[in-house]
Amino acid sequence: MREPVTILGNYLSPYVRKVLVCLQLKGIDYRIDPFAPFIGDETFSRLSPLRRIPVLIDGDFVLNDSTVICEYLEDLQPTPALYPAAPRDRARARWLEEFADSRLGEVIVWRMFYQLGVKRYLFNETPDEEVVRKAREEELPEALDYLEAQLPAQGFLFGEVGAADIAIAAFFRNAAFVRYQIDAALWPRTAAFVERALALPAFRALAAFEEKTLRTPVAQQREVLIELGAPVTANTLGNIAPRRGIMKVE
Ligand SMILES: N[C@@H](CCC(=O)N[C@@H](CS)C(=O)NCC(=O)O)C(=O)O
Repeated sequence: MREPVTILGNYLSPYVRKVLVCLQLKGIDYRIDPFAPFIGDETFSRLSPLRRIPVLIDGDFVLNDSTVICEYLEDLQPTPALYPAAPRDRARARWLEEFADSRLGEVIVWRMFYQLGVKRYLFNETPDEEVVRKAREEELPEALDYLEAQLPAQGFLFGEVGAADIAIAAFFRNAAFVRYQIDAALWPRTAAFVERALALPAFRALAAFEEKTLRTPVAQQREVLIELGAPVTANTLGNIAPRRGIMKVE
């Protein structure tokens, strides 16, 4: 029986969600320090040079970046496989995961969720309505057109659910947090695919923690999550006043 791994990361991050779902599917036990990256202390800066979440800590081994972490989990425990075996499928899975992490991340996380949630409630700043409008009306529809041509009508991309499916679905959970629902008349495959993925027990197990986090000010999130039974670490690295990230995103 291995020691649980530790995840530094907040339940509202789609990148953290991706890793938690992969851990759950592989049956790897974990604890989470559920803080927002903007309140991470100096130890966090040392462990995460870009001051980003998720971070995985496995004993004395520290890893950054959700994709790198999921690939490590796959190597550590190959079953159930979260990446297909055939070279072309495997490459395509990596590309679709990358498309989600980079493009859906840019549009859904930074131009919608960050603007309407983090900027307003953590930094007490007014969202840039034009950035949000353009994301909802132009950029996300373009990404949805692409996904609609890639996603299967039934099931998941490569048979059983895998990292690419998980990554794509994880971002649309954040879209829902800012009241964006995929229009099933325009993108029927994508709407059904996301619904199917988010209905999996590994996603559903996180929903109550996500909803509680959404409704709770950052400083109290840890306590309410403990009360709710989340597998929270004994100590936290999230204890400074909110400060901007170091990567340029706006
Ligand atoms: N490529 C990274 C992106 C991680 C990322 O951007 N995480 C966000 C949270 S949703 C973050 O930590 N943002 C803080 C910042 O960029 O300053 C990954 O896949 O883990």
